[in-house]
Amino acid sequence: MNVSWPGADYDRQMELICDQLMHARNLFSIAHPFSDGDALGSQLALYHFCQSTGKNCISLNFDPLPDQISWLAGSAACQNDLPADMQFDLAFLMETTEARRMGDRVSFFPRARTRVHLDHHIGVVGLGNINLLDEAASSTCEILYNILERTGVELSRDCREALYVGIMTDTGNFRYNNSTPRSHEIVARLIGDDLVVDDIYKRVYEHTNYHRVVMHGMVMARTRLLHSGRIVASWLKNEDFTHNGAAEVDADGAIRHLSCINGIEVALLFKEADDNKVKVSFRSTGKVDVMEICREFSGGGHRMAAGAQLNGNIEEVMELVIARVATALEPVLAPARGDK
Ligand SMILES: [Mn+2]
Repeated sequence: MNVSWPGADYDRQMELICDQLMHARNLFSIAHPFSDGDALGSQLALYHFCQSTGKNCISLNFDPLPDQISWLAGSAACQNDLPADMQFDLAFLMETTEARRMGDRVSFFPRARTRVHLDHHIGVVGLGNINLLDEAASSTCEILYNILERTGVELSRDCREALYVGIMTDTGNFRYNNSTPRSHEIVARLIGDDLVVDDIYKRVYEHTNYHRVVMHGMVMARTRLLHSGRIVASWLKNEDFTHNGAAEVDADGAIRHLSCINGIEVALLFKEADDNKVKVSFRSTGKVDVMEICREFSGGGHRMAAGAQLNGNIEEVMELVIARVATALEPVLAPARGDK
């Protein structure tokens, strides 16, 4: 069930979650693969909350953390397994958009007596015993803040910093339309008198390395405008990564260089992956619902930002996906032609 803050339904869910949280002794959290600021931020905020309330909380994380967020306090305490003999009262599934996209992480779910699923994505099915799914929230960190605020516990600086980074990154540093009065209100409280926001900004957005610059440069150099400039596409092959000694994370965010080109409707970035697979990132400027297209390829995301993984070589996949996006553009472009 999707609920929106504020409201009676939201209150009821929060009350159930707060009750579980305050009574739990041993907890763990899981989020989607390849953490972004919101996924890791929500895991670490819960971790710090538990630290300050005398609870044991394990942040399960299985992937290398991007440099932009790995400096957050508590990152080093992430683990890739749970002690076999420990009983867990409660697990938080953060941004667990679909069970099958969670891979082996799913096997940890039953280790907790109660599972709480928090998410702000559209069309997500609750995977918890208690679900708080709020599409109007900017981020999972915003939903988690609502819960933690309700406990009445004073949030530590580390906890507030993790939540801040989650909201900041999911709102594109407060530029996207999910930057609501509520998210700003929350952020004002998180900053308090001790978060140094310009320092956080620099660490997240002005933190780069040689490999990242090279990979982003390759994406930009290969930019192709298609369909009268309505579609923009670029690609990265496995050999680009190996040749430059770069990791997948170094290409993160590269699609932003494409999606801000004037006049485009859809930006596509194709990345070769192992086992004859290709990862495709989609961005829309608003008229095309890229989540709907990604769903056809067993992917998901938001209306304006989504992704999917397809089988095949990169040339085949590019041809297939570009043709599908072109079809989606037809109704969008039709009225424009009529205007002439
Ligand atoms: Mn998020």
